[in-house]
Amino acid sequence: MTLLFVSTLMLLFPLVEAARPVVINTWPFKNAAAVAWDTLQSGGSVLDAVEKGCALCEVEQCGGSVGYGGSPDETGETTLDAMIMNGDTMEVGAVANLRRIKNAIGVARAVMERTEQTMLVGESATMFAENMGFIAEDLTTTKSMNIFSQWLKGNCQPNYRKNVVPDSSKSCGPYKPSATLKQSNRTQHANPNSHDTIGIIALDQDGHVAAGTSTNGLTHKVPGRVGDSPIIGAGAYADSSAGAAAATGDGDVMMRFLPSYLAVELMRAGADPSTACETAISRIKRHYPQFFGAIICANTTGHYGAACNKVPALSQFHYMVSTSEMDTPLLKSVDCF
Ligand code: SD4
Repeated sequence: MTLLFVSTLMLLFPLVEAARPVVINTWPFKNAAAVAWDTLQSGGSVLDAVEKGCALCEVEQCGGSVGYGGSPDETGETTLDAMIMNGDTMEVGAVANLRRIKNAIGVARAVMERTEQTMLVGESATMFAENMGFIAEDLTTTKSMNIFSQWLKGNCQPNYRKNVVPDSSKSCGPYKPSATLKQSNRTQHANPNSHDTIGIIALDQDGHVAAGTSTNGLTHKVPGRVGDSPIIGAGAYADSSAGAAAATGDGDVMMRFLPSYLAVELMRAGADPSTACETAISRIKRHYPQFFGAIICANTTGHYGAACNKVPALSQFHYMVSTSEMDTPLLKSVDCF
């Protein structure tokens, strides 16, 4: 009789683990983690938490790889990529190759909330941002100018071109196609310090999930280059019925595998977050064993994990976690494999 009663109750009220709020972000960006968590704790939404965390990094120029004054392209200009995704509605706002606007994640959110579109790029994204009240200003700093002039002095090496020859006797561009196409292994341009995109995942107690990213990309990138960070499913993905993930690293390679989407789908199918993260990394590794990259994952109950590809520049990946059990965001690390 009791057994029948208990089974009936379980049928009526299945044991669903309640969501435990959590905020996770890539790399040891502690202040961003604290702002994102505080935002959630003080009644902000998961989108607010993601936006505020990324925005702080844009101001602090986290790692030199987020915000203004970092990763000058081949012309010396800093351009920004960012995205934000609402895991309840599957709405996304993204900007890519954004010029002269510091608050890329803010513009991404405006794309989501003030247009029916998903991604705006380049000069048109800047125009949209200005119309929305964002201030256009030069993103160049003394530091980015120095990086650029050192590179010019070094004959524009290394760079991301292949199968081209310089148009003139100088080894800098403009370039023209070379007579033959050679298969090249993607060179490791990794200056580990130049790979520090912030990616944030936020989950609240009601099970709302959001994710977002912000970055200035890769140093000496080809003008117009867009990385993985603003690409939905690559840089980040969120679905409140499955979980969220955010990636960091060599975006040109990583975006070919949609690692964030893959990780979320694996969690939907029941994988725990660490395994989902590892599988997403393995998928890339199979084709690019030397790629530089990492991913963070969280499921709808607030369990989380991370994984990274082991290369000389990355043997351990550090990320931040904030939960109700902690006084301050905790620095976590995972051994790369
Ligand atoms: C990109 N994924 O633009 C970014 C760069 C980065 O940590 O730093 N990731 O490819």
